[in-house]
Amino acid sequence: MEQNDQETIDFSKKWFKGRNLVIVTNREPYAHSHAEDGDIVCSIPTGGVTAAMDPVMQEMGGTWVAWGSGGADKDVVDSRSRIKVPPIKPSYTLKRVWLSANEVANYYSGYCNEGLWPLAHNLVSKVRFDNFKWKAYVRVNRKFASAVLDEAGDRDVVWVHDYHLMLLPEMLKKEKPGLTVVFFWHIPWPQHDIFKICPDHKSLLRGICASDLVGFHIPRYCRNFQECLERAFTREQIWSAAMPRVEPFPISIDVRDIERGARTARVKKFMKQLRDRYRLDGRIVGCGVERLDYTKGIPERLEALEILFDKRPELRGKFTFLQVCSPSRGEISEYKSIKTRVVELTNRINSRFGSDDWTPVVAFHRKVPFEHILAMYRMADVAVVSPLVDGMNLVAKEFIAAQVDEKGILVLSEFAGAAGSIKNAIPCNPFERDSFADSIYRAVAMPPDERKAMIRAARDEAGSYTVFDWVNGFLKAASEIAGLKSAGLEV
Ligand code: GDG
Repeated sequence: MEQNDQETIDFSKKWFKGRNLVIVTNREPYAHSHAEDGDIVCSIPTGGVTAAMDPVMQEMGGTWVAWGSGGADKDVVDSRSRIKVPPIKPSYTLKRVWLSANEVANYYSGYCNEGLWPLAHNLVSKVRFDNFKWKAYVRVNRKFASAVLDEAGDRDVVWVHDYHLMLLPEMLKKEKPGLTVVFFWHIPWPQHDIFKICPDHKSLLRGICASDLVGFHIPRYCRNFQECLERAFTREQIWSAAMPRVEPFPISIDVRDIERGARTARVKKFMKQLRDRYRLDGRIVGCGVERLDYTKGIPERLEALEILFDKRPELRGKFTFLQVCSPSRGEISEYKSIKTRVVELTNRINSRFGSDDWTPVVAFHRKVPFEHILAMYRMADVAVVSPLVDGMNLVAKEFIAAQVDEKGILVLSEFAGAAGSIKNAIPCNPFERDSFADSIYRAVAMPPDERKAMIRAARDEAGSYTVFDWVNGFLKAASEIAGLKSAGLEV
Protein backbone atom coordinates (compact mmCIF):
# COMPACT_ATOMS: atom_id res chain seq x y z
CA MET A 1 0.00 0.00 0.00
CA GLU A 2 1.29 3.46 -0.94
CA GLN A 3 2.05 5.91 1.83
CA ASN A 4 -0.80 8.23 0.77
CA ASP A 5 -3.34 5.41 0.96
CA GLN A 6 -1.93 4.25 4.30
CA GLU A 7 -2.24 7.76 5.73
CA THR A 8 -5.83 7.99 4.52
CA ILE A 9 -6.74 4.76 6.32
CA ASP A 10 -4.81 5.68 9.49
CA PHE A 11 -6.80 8.89 9.54
CA SER A 12 -10.08 6.95 9.31
CA LYS A 13 -9.03 4.64 12.14
CA LYS A 14 -8.28 7.62 14.38
CA TRP A 15 -11.76 9.02 13.92
CA PHE A 16 -13.28 5.88 15.34
CA LYS A 17 -11.71 6.41 18.78
CA GLY A 18 -12.05 2.86 20.06
CA ARG A 19 -15.31 2.07 18.27
CA ASN A 20 -15.31 -1.07 16.18
CA LEU A 21 -16.39 -1.13 12.57
CA VAL A 22 -18.87 -3.81 11.52
CA ILE A 23 -19.72 -3.95 7.85
CA VAL A 24 -22.67 -5.88 6.44
CA THR A 25 -23.17 -7.04 2.85
CA ASN A 26 -25.21 -9.80 1.26
CA ARG A 27 -22.27 -11.30 -0.68
CA GLU A 28 -19.28 -12.55 1.30
CA PRO A 29 -15.73 -11.52 0.35
CA TYR A 30 -14.32 -15.08 0.65
CA ALA A 31 -16.20 -18.35 0.02
CA HIS A 32 -15.02 -21.86 0.84
CA SER A 33 -15.94 -24.86 -1.28
CA HIS A 34 -14.94 -28.51 -1.75
CA ALA A 35 -12.58 -29.15 -4.66
CA GLU A 36 -12.94 -32.38 -6.64
CA ASP A 37 -10.17 -34.04 -4.62
CA GLY A 38 -12.07 -33.22 -1.40
CA ASP A 39 -9.76 -30.39 -0.32
CA ILE A 40 -11.34 -27.14 0.85
CA VAL A 41 -10.51 -24.19 -1.39
CA CYS A 42 -11.15 -20.51 -0.85
CA SER A 43 -12.30 -18.22 -3.67
CA ILE A 44 -13.27 -14.57 -4.11
CA PRO A 45 -16.83 -14.11 -5.40
CA THR A 46 -17.29 -11.67 -8.31
CA GLY A 47 -18.87 -8.28 -7.75
CA GLY A 48 -18.25 -4.60 -7.36
CA VAL A 49 -19.13 -4.26 -3.68
CA THR A 50 -16.78 -6.94 -2.38
CA ALA A 51 -14.05 -5.81 -4.83
CA ALA A 52 -14.24 -2.32 -3.34
CA MET A 53 -14.58 -3.19 0.35
CA ASP A 54 -12.04 -6.01 0.81
CA PRO A 55 -8.87 -3.86 0.48
CA VAL A 56 -10.43 -1.38 2.87
CA MET A 57 -11.25 -4.01 5.49
CA GLN A 58 -7.79 -5.51 5.16
CA GLU A 59 -6.40 -2.16 6.25
CA MET A 60 -9.09 -1.12 8.74
CA GLY A 61 -9.71 -4.46 10.52
CA GLY A 62 -13.09 -5.15 12.16
CA THR A 63 -15.92 -7.55 11.38
CA TRP A 64 -17.68 -8.27 8.06
CA VAL A 65 -21.11 -9.93 8.31
CA ALA A 66 -22.35 -11.68 5.13
CA TRP A 67 -24.28 -14.66 3.81
CA GLY A 68 -22.17 -17.86 3.94
CA SER A 69 -22.88 -19.04 0.40
CA GLY A 70 -19.95 -21.46 -0.15
CA GLY A 71 -20.48 -25.23 -0.02
CA ALA A 72 -17.74 -25.69 2.60
CA ASP A 73 -18.33 -22.42 4.49
CA LYS A 74 -19.75 -24.21 7.54
CA ASP A 75 -16.73 -26.53 7.77
CA VAL A 76 -14.21 -23.77 8.44
CA VAL A 77 -15.94 -21.41 10.91
CA ASP A 78 -15.83 -21.34 14.72
CA SER A 79 -18.84 -21.96 16.98
CA ARG A 80 -20.03 -18.37 16.34
CA SER A 81 -19.85 -18.84 12.56
CA ARG A 82 -16.68 -16.73 12.29
CA ILE A 83 -13.38 -17.06 10.45
CA LYS A 84 -10.40 -14.74 10.00
CA VAL A 85 -9.73 -13.66 6.40
CA PRO A 86 -8.02 -13.34 3.91
CA PRO A 87 -6.48 -16.81 4.27
CA ILE A 88 -2.97 -15.64 3.36
CA LYS A 89 -3.01 -12.56 5.59
CA PRO A 90 -5.79 -12.82 8.20
CA SER A 91 -6.65 -9.23 9.00
CA TYR A 92 -10.36 -9.07 9.77
CA THR A 93 -13.21 -11.33 10.93
CA LEU A 94 -15.84 -12.67 8.55
CA LYS A 95 -19.07 -13.71 10.31
CA ARG A 96 -21.35 -15.82 8.17
CA VAL A 97 -25.15 -15.79 8.13
CA TRP A 98 -26.79 -19.07 7.04
CA LEU A 99 -29.71 -19.02 4.61
CA SER A 100 -31.94 -21.95 3.66
CA ALA A 101 -32.42 -22.89 -0.02
CA ASN A 102 -35.91 -21.44 0.23
CA GLU A 103 -34.57 -18.12 1.55
CA VAL A 104 -31.97 -17.97 -1.20
CA ALA A 105 -34.72 -18.48 -3.80
CA ASN A 106 -37.21 -16.02 -2.33
CA TYR A 107 -35.07 -13.34 -0.70
CA TYR A 108 -31.96 -13.29 -2.89
CA SER A 109 -33.08 -14.42 -6.36
CA GLY A 110 -36.69 -13.37 -5.81
CA TYR A 111 -37.23 -10.14 -3.91
CA CYS A 112 -33.74 -8.69 -4.39
CA ASN A 113 -32.86 -9.66 -7.93
CA GLU A 114 -36.21 -10.05 -9.66
CA GLY A 115 -37.72 -7.10 -7.80
CA LEU A 116 -35.40 -4.44 -6.40
CA TRP A 117 -32.53 -4.80 -8.92
CA PRO A 118 -34.53 -4.16 -12.13
CA LEU A 119 -36.60 -1.54 -10.27
CA ALA A 120 -33.52 0.47 -9.28
CA HIS A 121 -32.25 0.21 -12.86
CA ASN A 122 -35.55 1.56 -14.28
CA LEU A 123 -36.21 -1.71 -16.15
CA VAL A 124 -39.81 -1.92 -14.99
CA SER A 125 -40.93 -4.57 -17.47
CA LYS A 126 -38.59 -7.04 -15.75
CA VAL A 127 -39.79 -6.23 -12.21
CA ARG A 128 -41.63 -8.91 -10.27
CA PHE A 129 -42.82 -8.66 -6.64
CA ASP A 130 -44.70 -11.36 -4.67
CA ASN A 131 -45.87 -11.19 -1.10
CA PHE A 132 -44.17 -14.46 -0.06
CA LYS A 133 -40.87 -13.09 -1.34
CA TRP A 134 -41.33 -9.94 0.73
CA LYS A 135 -41.85 -12.14 3.80
CA ALA A 136 -38.58 -13.94 3.04
CA TYR A 137 -36.85 -10.53 2.65
CA VAL A 138 -38.08 -9.44 6.10
CA ARG A 139 -37.05 -12.77 7.64
CA VAL A 140 -33.56 -12.68 6.16
CA ASN A 141 -33.03 -9.04 7.19
CA ARG A 142 -33.89 -10.21 10.73
CA LYS A 143 -31.29 -12.97 10.51
CA PHE A 144 -28.66 -10.43 9.46
CA ALA A 145 -29.76 -8.11 12.29
CA SER A 146 -29.32 -10.81 14.89
CA ALA A 147 -25.84 -11.69 13.54
CA VAL A 148 -24.79 -8.02 13.66
CA LEU A 149 -26.21 -7.55 17.17
CA ASP A 150 -24.11 -10.56 18.31
CA GLU A 151 -20.95 -8.83 17.10
CA ALA A 152 -21.49 -5.10 17.58
CA GLY A 153 -20.91 -3.36 20.90
CA ASP A 154 -23.56 -0.83 21.98
CA ARG A 155 -21.71 2.16 20.51
CA ASP A 156 -19.96 0.63 17.50
CA VAL A 157 -20.32 1.81 13.92
CA VAL A 158 -22.27 -0.50 11.59
CA TRP A 159 -21.90 0.09 7.85
CA VAL A 160 -24.71 -1.58 5.89
CA HIS A 161 -24.44 -2.05 2.12
CA ASP A 162 -26.99 -2.15 -0.64
CA TYR A 163 -30.51 -3.13 -1.60
CA HIS A 164 -30.51 -6.55 0.05
CA LEU A 165 -30.54 -5.05 3.53
CA MET A 166 -32.81 -2.03 3.53
CA LEU A 167 -34.70 -3.03 6.67
CA LEU A 168 -31.56 -3.63 8.70
CA PRO A 169 -30.95 -0.08 10.01
CA GLU A 170 -34.39 0.10 11.64
CA MET A 171 -34.03 -3.39 13.13
CA LEU A 172 -30.59 -2.56 14.57
CA LYS A 173 -31.56 0.82 16.01
CA LYS A 174 -34.57 -0.69 17.75
CA GLU A 175 -32.33 -3.06 19.73
CA LYS A 176 -29.26 -0.84 20.20
CA PRO A 177 -30.11 2.84 19.75
CA GLY A 178 -26.53 3.87 20.63
CA LEU A 179 -25.15 2.30 17.44
CA THR A 180 -24.12 4.57 14.60
CA VAL A 181 -25.67 2.95 11.53
CA VAL A 182 -24.56 4.17 8.12
CA PHE A 183 -25.78 2.89 4.77
CA PHE A 184 -24.27 2.90 1.29
CA TRP A 185 -26.43 2.23 -1.76
CA HIS A 186 -24.31 0.87 -4.66
CA ILE A 187 -26.80 0.94 -7.52
CA PRO A 188 -28.93 3.75 -9.01
CA TRP A 189 -31.82 5.10 -6.92
CA PRO A 190 -34.85 5.60 -9.20
CA GLN A 191 -37.41 8.38 -9.25
CA HIS A 192 -40.48 8.06 -7.03
CA ASP A 193 -42.82 7.14 -9.93
CA ILE A 194 -40.67 4.06 -10.44
CA PHE A 195 -39.87 3.30 -6.81
CA LYS A 196 -43.52 3.29 -5.75
CA ILE A 197 -44.12 0.30 -8.08
CA CYS A 198 -42.73 -1.68 -5.17
CA PRO A 199 -45.72 -2.48 -2.95
CA ASP A 200 -43.51 -2.35 0.15
CA HIS A 201 -41.77 0.90 -0.72
CA LYS A 202 -42.85 2.75 2.45
CA SER A 203 -41.57 -0.02 4.73
CA LEU A 204 -38.29 -0.06 2.82
CA LEU A 205 -37.92 3.71 3.09
CA ARG A 206 -38.66 3.59 6.82
CA GLY A 207 -36.06 0.83 7.21
CA ILE A 208 -33.28 2.74 5.49
CA CYS A 209 -34.22 6.08 7.10
CA ALA A 210 -33.31 4.75 10.54
CA SER A 211 -29.67 5.11 9.37
CA ASP A 212 -27.67 8.12 10.50
CA LEU A 213 -26.13 8.58 7.08
CA VAL A 214 -27.14 7.33 3.62
CA GLY A 215 -24.60 7.54 0.79
CA PHE A 216 -25.08 7.25 -2.97
CA HIS A 217 -22.58 7.46 -5.81
CA ILE A 218 -23.85 10.66 -7.42
CA PRO A 219 -26.01 13.68 -6.56
CA ARG A 220 -28.85 12.58 -8.89
CA TYR A 221 -29.49 9.40 -6.85
CA CYS A 222 -29.50 11.52 -3.65
CA ARG A 223 -32.12 13.81 -5.19
CA ASN A 224 -34.25 10.86 -6.33
CA PHE A 225 -34.08 9.36 -2.83
CA GLN A 226 -35.11 12.61 -1.21
CA GLU A 227 -37.92 13.03 -3.70
CA CYS A 228 -39.17 9.53 -2.72
CA LEU A 229 -39.22 10.54 0.96
CA GLU A 230 -41.09 13.75 0.19
CA ARG A 231 -43.69 12.01 -1.93
CA ALA A 232 -44.13 8.86 0.17
CA PHE A 233 -44.55 10.62 3.51
CA THR A 234 -46.29 13.76 4.73
CA ARG A 235 -44.21 16.72 5.89
CA GLU A 236 -45.26 16.02 9.49
CA GLN A 237 -44.07 12.43 9.24
CA ILE A 238 -40.73 13.57 7.87
CA TRP A 239 -40.24 16.27 10.51
CA SER A 240 -41.20 14.01 13.40
CA ALA A 241 -38.71 11.29 12.40
CA ALA A 242 -34.94 11.61 12.74
CA MET A 243 -34.01 11.71 9.05
CA PRO A 244 -30.58 10.57 7.89
CA ARG A 245 -27.95 12.81 6.40
CA VAL A 246 -27.90 12.06 2.63
CA GLU A 247 -24.77 12.70 0.55
CA PRO A 248 -22.97 11.57 -2.62
CA PHE A 249 -19.73 9.56 -2.19
CA PRO A 250 -18.53 8.31 -5.62
CA ILE A 251 -16.79 4.96 -5.16
CA SER A 252 -13.37 4.22 -6.65
CA ILE A 253 -10.78 1.43 -6.83
CA ASP A 254 -7.39 0.60 -5.33
CA VAL A 255 -5.60 2.47 -8.14
CA ARG A 256 -2.04 1.71 -7.02
CA ASP A 257 -2.77 -1.99 -6.58
CA ILE A 258 -4.18 -2.25 -10.12
CA GLU A 259 -1.20 -0.37 -11.59
CA ARG A 260 1.19 -2.66 -9.73
CA GLY A 261 -0.84 -5.75 -10.67
CA ALA A 262 -0.81 -4.84 -14.37
CA ARG A 263 2.99 -4.87 -14.40
CA THR A 264 3.49 -8.30 -12.79
CA ALA A 265 5.10 -11.29 -14.49
CA ARG A 266 1.90 -13.29 -14.06
CA VAL A 267 -0.09 -10.70 -16.00
CA LYS A 268 2.57 -10.66 -18.71
CA LYS A 269 2.25 -14.45 -18.91
CA PHE A 270 -1.53 -14.13 -19.38
CA MET A 271 -0.95 -11.49 -22.08
CA LYS A 272 1.31 -13.86 -23.98
CA GLN A 273 -1.18 -16.72 -23.63
CA LEU A 274 -4.03 -14.56 -24.95
CA ARG A 275 -1.89 -13.23 -27.80
CA ASP A 276 -0.83 -16.73 -28.88
CA ARG A 277 -4.17 -18.44 -28.40
CA TYR A 278 -6.29 -15.85 -30.22
CA ARG A 279 -3.59 -14.70 -32.70
CA LEU A 280 -3.69 -11.12 -31.51
CA ASP A 281 -0.23 -10.06 -32.71
CA GLY A 282 -0.55 -7.21 -35.19
CA ARG A 283 -4.28 -6.87 -34.48
CA ILE A 284 -6.27 -4.18 -32.73
CA VAL A 285 -7.64 -5.54 -29.44
CA GLY A 286 -10.91 -4.55 -27.78
CA CYS A 287 -12.21 -5.70 -24.41
CA GLY A 288 -15.27 -5.83 -22.19
CA VAL A 289 -15.51 -7.23 -18.64
CA GLU A 290 -18.80 -7.87 -16.89
CA ARG A 291 -20.95 -10.13 -14.85
CA LEU A 292 -23.47 -11.42 -17.37
CA ASP A 293 -26.19 -8.97 -16.40
CA TYR A 294 -28.82 -7.35 -18.64
CA THR A 295 -28.03 -3.90 -17.19
CA LYS A 296 -24.47 -4.02 -18.56
CA GLY A 297 -25.41 -3.63 -22.24
CA ILE A 298 -23.50 -6.65 -23.60
CA PRO A 299 -25.94 -7.62 -26.43
CA GLU A 300 -26.17 -3.95 -27.41
CA ARG A 301 -22.35 -3.85 -27.60
CA LEU A 302 -22.24 -6.97 -29.78
CA GLU A 303 -24.86 -5.48 -32.10
CA ALA A 304 -22.76 -2.31 -32.36
CA LEU A 305 -19.71 -4.44 -33.19
CA GLU A 306 -21.66 -6.21 -35.92
CA ILE A 307 -22.59 -2.84 -37.43
CA LEU A 308 -18.96 -1.76 -37.15
CA PHE A 309 -17.70 -4.79 -39.09
CA ASP A 310 -20.45 -4.17 -41.65
CA LYS A 311 -19.71 -0.47 -42.11
CA ARG A 312 -15.92 -0.73 -41.89
CA PRO A 313 -14.76 -3.76 -43.89
CA GLU A 314 -11.17 -2.62 -43.39
CA LEU A 315 -11.45 -3.77 -39.76
CA ARG A 316 -12.26 -7.36 -40.76
CA GLY A 317 -9.34 -9.58 -39.90
CA LYS A 318 -7.77 -6.66 -37.99
CA PHE A 319 -9.84 -6.15 -34.83
CA THR A 320 -10.55 -8.79 -32.16
CA PHE A 321 -12.90 -8.16 -29.25
CA LEU A 322 -12.38 -10.11 -26.00
CA GLN A 323 -15.45 -10.22 -23.75
CA VAL A 324 -15.60 -11.66 -20.21
CA CYS A 325 -19.16 -12.65 -19.27
CA SER A 326 -18.78 -14.02 -15.77
CA PRO A 327 -21.78 -16.10 -14.68
CA SER A 328 -24.20 -14.24 -12.45
CA ARG A 329 -27.63 -15.05 -10.96
CA GLY A 330 -27.98 -17.93 -13.40
CA GLU A 331 -31.04 -19.35 -11.65
CA ILE A 332 -33.15 -16.33 -12.73
CA SER A 333 -34.89 -16.63 -16.12
CA GLU A 334 -33.95 -13.11 -17.33
CA TYR A 335 -30.32 -14.04 -16.80
CA LYS A 336 -30.73 -17.32 -18.70
CA SER A 337 -32.18 -15.46 -21.67
CA ILE A 338 -29.40 -12.85 -21.71
CA LYS A 339 -26.86 -15.68 -21.91
CA THR A 340 -28.71 -17.26 -24.86
CA ARG A 341 -28.80 -13.86 -26.60
CA VAL A 342 -25.09 -13.20 -26.07
CA VAL A 343 -24.14 -16.67 -27.35
CA GLU A 344 -26.38 -16.24 -30.44
CA LEU A 345 -24.96 -12.81 -31.26
CA THR A 346 -21.35 -13.94 -30.78
CA ASN A 347 -21.91 -16.93 -33.07
CA ARG A 348 -23.63 -14.77 -35.67
CA ILE A 349 -20.79 -12.23 -35.79
CA ASN A 350 -18.13 -14.92 -35.89
CA SER A 351 -19.81 -16.89 -38.65
CA ARG A 352 -20.58 -13.74 -40.72
CA PHE A 353 -17.13 -12.20 -40.55
CA GLY A 354 -14.66 -14.70 -39.05
CA SER A 355 -12.04 -16.63 -41.02
CA ASP A 356 -9.71 -19.58 -40.43
CA ASP A 357 -7.16 -17.45 -38.66
CA TRP A 358 -9.38 -14.75 -37.13
CA THR A 359 -12.22 -14.83 -34.58
CA PRO A 360 -13.87 -11.37 -34.33
CA VAL A 361 -15.43 -11.89 -30.87
CA VAL A 362 -14.00 -14.16 -28.18
CA ALA A 363 -16.40 -14.55 -25.24
CA PHE A 364 -15.33 -16.14 -21.95
CA HIS A 365 -18.45 -17.50 -20.24
CA ARG A 366 -16.75 -18.22 -16.94
CA LYS A 367 -15.25 -16.40 -14.05
CA VAL A 368 -11.64 -15.66 -14.97
CA PRO A 369 -8.72 -14.87 -12.63
CA PHE A 370 -8.24 -11.16 -12.01
CA GLU A 371 -4.79 -11.37 -13.67
CA HIS A 372 -6.53 -12.43 -16.88
CA ILE A 373 -8.68 -9.29 -16.64
CA LEU A 374 -5.63 -7.13 -16.00
CA ALA A 375 -3.93 -8.71 -19.03
CA MET A 376 -6.94 -7.84 -21.19
CA TYR A 377 -7.02 -4.27 -19.86
CA ARG A 378 -3.31 -3.83 -20.51
CA MET A 379 -3.40 -5.26 -24.03
CA ALA A 380 -6.53 -3.52 -25.18
CA ASP A 381 -6.52 -0.61 -27.61
CA VAL A 382 -10.13 0.02 -26.69
CA ALA A 383 -12.36 -1.03 -23.77
CA VAL A 384 -16.12 -0.75 -24.10
CA VAL A 385 -18.15 -0.13 -20.95
CA SER A 386 -21.73 0.29 -22.14
CA PRO A 387 -24.28 -0.24 -19.36
CA LEU A 388 -27.89 0.78 -20.00
CA VAL A 389 -27.70 2.21 -16.51
CA ASP A 390 -25.17 1.58 -13.74
CA GLY A 391 -24.66 2.91 -10.21
CA MET A 392 -20.98 3.70 -10.85
CA ASN A 393 -19.04 0.97 -12.76
CA LEU A 394 -15.65 -0.08 -11.46
CA VAL A 395 -14.48 -1.70 -14.70
CA ALA A 396 -14.17 1.73 -16.32
CA LYS A 397 -11.91 2.87 -13.48
CA GLU A 398 -9.88 -0.38 -13.41
CA PHE A 399 -9.23 -0.17 -17.15
CA ILE A 400 -7.84 3.35 -16.88
CA ALA A 401 -5.65 2.44 -13.90
CA ALA A 402 -4.24 -0.56 -15.79
CA GLN A 403 -3.07 1.60 -18.75
CA VAL A 404 0.59 1.37 -17.83
CA ASP A 405 1.56 1.31 -21.54
CA GLU A 406 -0.78 4.23 -22.29
CA LYS A 407 -2.40 2.61 -25.30
CA GLY A 408 -6.06 1.97 -24.46
CA ILE A 409 -9.05 4.28 -25.00
CA LEU A 410 -12.26 3.92 -23.00
CA VAL A 411 -15.67 4.03 -24.67
CA LEU A 412 -18.09 4.79 -21.85
CA SER A 413 -21.89 4.82 -21.69
CA GLU A 414 -23.44 8.16 -20.76
CA PHE A 415 -25.67 6.19 -18.39
CA ALA A 416 -22.95 4.87 -16.06
CA GLY A 417 -22.48 6.78 -12.80
CA ALA A 418 -18.77 6.80 -13.73
CA ALA A 419 -19.51 9.09 -16.70
CA GLY A 420 -19.95 11.94 -14.22
CA SER A 421 -16.31 11.80 -13.15
CA ILE A 422 -14.47 10.30 -16.17
CA LYS A 423 -14.31 13.01 -18.79
CA ASN A 424 -11.43 11.58 -20.79
CA ALA A 425 -13.35 8.82 -22.52
CA ILE A 426 -15.39 8.57 -25.71
CA PRO A 427 -19.07 8.70 -24.78
CA CYS A 428 -21.58 6.24 -26.24
CA ASN A 429 -25.32 5.67 -26.17
CA PRO A 430 -25.92 1.91 -26.04
CA PHE A 431 -29.56 2.37 -27.05
CA GLU A 432 -28.60 3.70 -30.52
CA ARG A 433 -26.44 1.12 -32.25
CA ASP A 434 -25.19 3.20 -35.22
CA SER A 435 -23.74 6.01 -33.16
CA PHE A 436 -22.49 3.41 -30.66
CA ALA A 437 -20.57 1.70 -33.49
CA ASP A 438 -19.17 5.12 -34.50
CA SER A 439 -17.94 5.69 -30.92
CA ILE A 440 -16.06 2.37 -30.98
CA TYR A 441 -14.62 3.34 -34.38
CA ARG A 442 -13.42 6.69 -33.05
CA ALA A 443 -11.52 4.88 -30.31
CA VAL A 444 -10.05 2.32 -32.69
CA ALA A 445 -8.98 4.92 -35.25
CA MET A 446 -7.64 7.59 -32.90
CA PRO A 447 -4.09 8.67 -33.86
CA PRO A 448 -1.29 7.72 -31.42
CA ASP A 449 -0.59 11.26 -30.14
CA GLU A 450 -4.22 11.92 -29.36
CA ARG A 451 -4.55 8.52 -27.68
CA LYS A 452 -1.60 9.15 -25.44
CA ALA A 453 -2.88 12.57 -24.40
CA MET A 454 -6.34 11.19 -23.64
CA ILE A 455 -5.06 8.24 -21.60
CA ARG A 456 -2.66 10.40 -19.64
CA ALA A 457 -5.43 12.81 -18.79
CA ALA A 458 -7.72 9.91 -17.83
CA ARG A 459 -5.03 8.43 -15.59
CA ASP A 460 -4.48 11.79 -13.90
CA GLU A 461 -8.21 12.10 -13.36
CA ALA A 462 -8.58 8.54 -11.99
CA GLY A 463 -5.35 8.33 -10.02
CA SER A 464 -6.11 11.25 -7.78
CA TYR A 465 -9.10 9.61 -6.11
CA THR A 466 -8.97 6.02 -4.82
CA VAL A 467 -11.23 3.64 -2.90
CA PHE A 468 -9.38 4.75 0.24
CA ASP A 469 -10.45 8.36 -0.36
CA TRP A 470 -14.01 7.11 -0.85
CA VAL A 471 -14.01 5.16 2.39
CA ASN A 472 -12.29 7.97 4.20
CA GLY A 473 -14.92 10.48 3.08
CA PHE A 474 -17.74 8.19 4.09
CA LEU A 475 -16.27 7.20 7.45
CA LYS A 476 -15.34 10.80 8.22
CA ALA A 477 -19.01 11.71 7.84
CA ALA A 478 -19.93 8.64 9.93
CA SER A 479 -17.50 9.55 12.68
CA GLU A 480 -18.74 13.14 12.79
CA ILE A 481 -22.20 11.74 13.38
CA ALA A 482 -20.94 9.26 16.00
CA GLY A 483 -19.09 12.13 17.70
CA LEU A 484 -22.19 14.30 17.75
CA LYS A 485 -24.20 11.44 19.16
CA SER A 486 -21.77 10.75 21.95
CA ALA A 487 -21.84 14.45 22.80
CA GLY A 488 -25.61 14.09 23.12
CA LEU A 489 -26.32 16.33 20.15
CA GLU A 490 -29.00 15.82 17.52
CA VAL A 491 -27.57 14.39 14.29
C1 GDG B 1 -22.25 -2.78 -8.17
C2 GDG B 1 -22.91 -1.70 -9.03
C3 GDG B 1 -20.90 -0.23 -8.67
C4 GDG B 1 -16.10 -9.07 -13.37
N1 GDG B 1 -15.95 -10.28 -13.95
C5 GDG B 1 -14.94 -10.90 -13.29
C6 GDG B 1 -14.47 -10.04 -12.28
N2 GDG B 1 -15.20 -8.92 -12.35
C7 GDG B 1 -15.02 -7.75 -11.46
C8 GDG B 1 -14.58 -6.49 -12.19
C9 GDG B 1 -15.03 -5.42 -11.19
C10 GDG B 1 -16.30 -6.03 -10.59
O1 GDG B 1 -16.26 -7.44 -10.86
C11 GDG B 1 -17.56 -5.47 -11.22
O2 GDG B 1 -17.79 -4.18 -10.72
P1 GDG B 1 -18.89 -3.18 -11.36
O3 GDG B 1 -18.79 -1.90 -10.64
O4 GDG B 1 -18.61 -3.07 -12.80
O5 GDG B 1 -20.29 -3.91 -11.23
P2 GDG B 1 -21.34 -4.58 -10.16
O6 GDG B 1 -20.89 -5.93 -9.76
O7 GDG B 1 -22.65 -4.50 -10.85
O8 GDG B 1 -21.32 -3.62 -8.86
C12 GDG B 1 -21.85 -0.84 -9.72
C13 GDG B 1 -20.38 -1.31 -7.74
O9 GDG B 1 -21.45 -2.07 -7.17
C14 GDG B 1 -19.58 -0.69 -6.58
O10 GDG B 1 -20.34 0.25 -5.90
O11 GDG B 1 -19.80 0.35 -9.36
O12 GDG B 1 -22.47 0.21 -10.45
O13 GDG B 1 -23.80 -2.29 -9.99
O14 GDG B 1 -14.10 -5.28 -10.15
O15 GDG B 1 -13.20 -6.50 -12.42
N3 GDG B 1 -13.44 -10.35 -11.45
C15 GDG B 1 -12.84 -11.59 -11.64
N4 GDG B 1 -13.27 -12.47 -12.59
C16 GDG B 1 -14.30 -12.18 -13.44
O16 GDG B 1 -14.64 -13.01 -14.31
N5 GDG B 1 -11.80 -11.94 -10.87
